[in-house]
Amino acid sequence: MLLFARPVAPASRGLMSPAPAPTPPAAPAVSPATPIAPARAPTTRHFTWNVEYILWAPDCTQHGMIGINGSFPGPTITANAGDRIVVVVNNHLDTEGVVVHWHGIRQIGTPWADGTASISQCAIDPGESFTYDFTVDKAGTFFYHGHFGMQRAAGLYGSLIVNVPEGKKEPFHYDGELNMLLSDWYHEAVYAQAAGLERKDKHFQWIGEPQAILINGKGQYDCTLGDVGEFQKGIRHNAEKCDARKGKQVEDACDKDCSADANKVEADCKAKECSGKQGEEMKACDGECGMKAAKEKAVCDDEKKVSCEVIMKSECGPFCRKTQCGPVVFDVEPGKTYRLRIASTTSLASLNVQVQGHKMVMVEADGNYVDPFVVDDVDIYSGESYSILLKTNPNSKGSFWISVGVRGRKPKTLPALAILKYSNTGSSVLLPTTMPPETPDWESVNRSKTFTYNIKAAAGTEKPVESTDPPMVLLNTQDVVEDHIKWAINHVSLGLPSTPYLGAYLYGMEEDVFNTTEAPHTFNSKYNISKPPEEQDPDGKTPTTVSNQVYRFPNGRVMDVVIQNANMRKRDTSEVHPWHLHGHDFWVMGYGEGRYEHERDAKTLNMVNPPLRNTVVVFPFGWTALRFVADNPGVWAFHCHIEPHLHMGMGVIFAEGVEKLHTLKEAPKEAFMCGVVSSRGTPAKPLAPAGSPSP
Ligand SMILES: [Cu+2]
Repeated sequence: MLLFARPVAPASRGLMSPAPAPTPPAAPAVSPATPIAPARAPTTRHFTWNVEYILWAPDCTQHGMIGINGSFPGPTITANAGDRIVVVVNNHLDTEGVVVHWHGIRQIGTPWADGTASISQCAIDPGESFTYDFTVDKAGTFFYHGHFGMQRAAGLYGSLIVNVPEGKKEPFHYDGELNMLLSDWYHEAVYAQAAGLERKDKHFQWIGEPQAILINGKGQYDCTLGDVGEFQKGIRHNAEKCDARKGKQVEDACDKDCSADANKVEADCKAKECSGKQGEEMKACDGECGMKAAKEKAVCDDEKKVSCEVIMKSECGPFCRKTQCGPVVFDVEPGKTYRLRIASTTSLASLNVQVQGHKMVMVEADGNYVDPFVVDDVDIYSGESYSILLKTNPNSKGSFWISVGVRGRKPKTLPALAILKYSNTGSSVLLPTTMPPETPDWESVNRSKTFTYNIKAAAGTEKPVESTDPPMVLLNTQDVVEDHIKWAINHVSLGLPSTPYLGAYLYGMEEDVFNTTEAPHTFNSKYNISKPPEEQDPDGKTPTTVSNQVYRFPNGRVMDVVIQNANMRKRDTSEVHPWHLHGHDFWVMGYGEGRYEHERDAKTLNMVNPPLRNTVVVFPFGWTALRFVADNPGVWAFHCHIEPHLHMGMGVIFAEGVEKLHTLKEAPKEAFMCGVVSSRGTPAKPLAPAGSPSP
């Protein structure tokens, strides 16, 4: 990989990038509705990103994070479909490699730009650079994030918004756009989280629930913006409303001129106590006044120091000048339609979004139009994105709450709150005076299913191709392998090789890099999905292994995949998993309860209007069927988007059309100069370089 000189001169640093201001943004962080930019002809958009450790206070407490160009979250990329995106990533993390994955971008013809460590490229070493160069081929709401270790959960993410190309119109009208990138935040460093997950069985340490939900990287940990009622107390018994005066008090204390104050104290004292005194008497009195002033100055200096430190660490709460923790305010005008883009890059949490006093219309899922339907609130799982149309009331004034709460797991995290602020409201009015809406009961799985099943493709969406072959069925289980708790797919838990798969194929080194035995397409028919693995009958038991095997498909094959959920290690327990596929959108053909039986269930699949998506959930004890055409040569990850689950092996690798890889344009060599490829005397170029474009 290319070395770059350090330190990088400021001039070259942010030359092409929308470099953020060095100081944190002022409070409140207003996210104005962006007017829709006029479409342009396809263009190349250049960015230079320095990925580095930063100190940041996303929830009003300061922690170490991974930031881009000194800020968190990373800069928003806005482009038009057809644009070429060129991002130079400089790895300034001193102790670890890094990659950036462009979530939802299919990377057609550029599989090496997918940004998955050990899969599509070598991690970029500390002090080195890598240039991502790819086309955003379709419009939609996307994001980017780290895809090495647990770097996403460390804060390495941002929004990627693709508008329709020149001459094209969205199939719905809107006057402005609002963007909400949702995440969850843990105070424990990801390295400690990973170490806990890797500990042996009895000492296994689960990451637990997040400390805060973040909206555009902002949230509150030890207080909530709204009034506290039974609902909030039910989540955290000591929940408190944020003290709006705290920021001002801290700022006043930091701004104090202690010397001037002391001089004044001394002068007042002398005037009052020492006037009329003479000689030695006056000298003594002056001395006492001087001591009194010095004492007060010492107290003032101490307070000032503490307060300025609080401000420097951005721990002065959501209401001070240099806050990094909100509140997030969306400015809107009455009687208009806004496209609210919502994406979730949470580490763990399934979320629900409510906009107080407003109904919404769902129009987009994962960069694909859906048959519009009215919703009161939106469920969103990690890896998913939606657009909803939000009509502002013609006669409303003031502000309304946007609540983002936890679903599917007993919440210990208070809902995040943002503010929808009408333009006809006085500038001093900020926080709504009403109670924030309560997000729905976390346990109501049926409510979640209804929402998810309602998502159907918009008219005009490409129809699924016909397929009659039985699907590949992927059983999701937990198991213990050599004393470590793992998630496994058909009893194989994913362990990545040290050389990226894509490099292995490009340089003809598969045998040296990974176990080339095909990964299992099905699982033991005697396996009881309603029982924990430890309680399986003897003939249903299959040992689980950790392996780097792949599924290999020839170019063009129609792939039917069923994700089969099952009981985890804990009795009577099965969790939701959002599965994300790289390199493709797939049709969501159907969902069902219990075990998938092809003869019975194939008939129930939706051949009429299955939605196209890149992420789909499998509900507890159920199955989800999807279909795609394997026509994008590359090596693609298909995995649970819950960060700790992937870390525990919950994923598979699709090696697709690899026989066609050499028909793509030449792969960047620096993507593969690690592991076996570099240590083997390094072939100068990949096998049979660039030929004609892919058919
Ligand atoms: Cu999962």
